[in-house]
Amino acid sequence: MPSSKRESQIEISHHSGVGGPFAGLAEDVRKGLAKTPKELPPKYFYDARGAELFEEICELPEYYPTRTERALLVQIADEIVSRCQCSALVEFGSGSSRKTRILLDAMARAALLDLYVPIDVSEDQLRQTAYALGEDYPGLRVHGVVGDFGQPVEGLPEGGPRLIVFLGGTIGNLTPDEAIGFLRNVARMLGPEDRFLLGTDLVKDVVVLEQAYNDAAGVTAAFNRNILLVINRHLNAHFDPNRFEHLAFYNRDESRIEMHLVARESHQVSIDAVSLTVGFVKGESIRTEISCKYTREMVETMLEEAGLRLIRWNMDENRLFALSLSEAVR
Ligand code: AVJ
Repeated sequence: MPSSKRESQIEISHHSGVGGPFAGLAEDVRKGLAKTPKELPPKYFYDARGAELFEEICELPEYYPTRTERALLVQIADEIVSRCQCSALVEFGSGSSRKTRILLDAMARAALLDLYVPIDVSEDQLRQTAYALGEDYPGLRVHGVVGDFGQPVEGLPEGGPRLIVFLGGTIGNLTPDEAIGFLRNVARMLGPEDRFLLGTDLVKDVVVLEQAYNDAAGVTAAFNRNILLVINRHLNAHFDPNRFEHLAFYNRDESRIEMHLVARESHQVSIDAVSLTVGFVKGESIRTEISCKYTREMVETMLEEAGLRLIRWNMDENRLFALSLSEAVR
């Protein structure tokens, strides 16, 4: 079947090896549930349903990061683009790419837009988004990569000065050591003309933070429990999500929100694909996510340790969220 010119502009590849983003699930579940306290990596939230629930979270009145970052992007996009003269945009954790459109629009206005490289674990969402963008930005080359940002990214398409972005505060899912490891990889990727734009959620009033992860409509709770459904489906497990309570709180010492699933009663769960039975005592929890919150100083230090230099710091007027632009130190 002959493919039109437009179709040939869209390409999807896998960089997390054979099997896709859920390939490591068995190993991660086995390891994570053997730990005390038990934990699971947050990247497994994002099957098709999880990605959908996260989109709903972004619209919640309590969840300020998305709309705050979007407003910041609207403010600074043109200036960043004219400063970098970037024709390629590479995005880690691209999700729905909704906020990304602000940057793509700015690049198009500057007549620079050529290539977009979204990288995400959610393959369905990545495909949908790639094709939708192909429609909306005629001539744009989209090279989607299915994978997680934990690994070094190699073989990315080359192309003009590049803007690499990691938005949403998703870096907060990483421990400080992991975050520096990730940023070192970014620093290594950056050519002299490339720039890196990082979104970070900021330290603030505990009530505001905790409400953002304990919404009244219960969407975050459903998102949290969805990880158990992912494990049930992929590993033939028998978790009953109703036997776990959603818990999210701010851990001041670690400067992070923690999400947990707490067993409502003592019980056992078998996970057939890994021949494992996991026991829970009443009140025992699985930590499913950390979401680190930063000060400007913390961001700057982290960037510096990774070989990056902050060249522009942007906050909203309520100091809820920040976007920082940096370059590689050489
Ligand atoms: C996608 C990691 C930025 O930590 O705020 C939202 C995920 N978890 N509500 C965040 C999330 C619960 C989100 N990130």
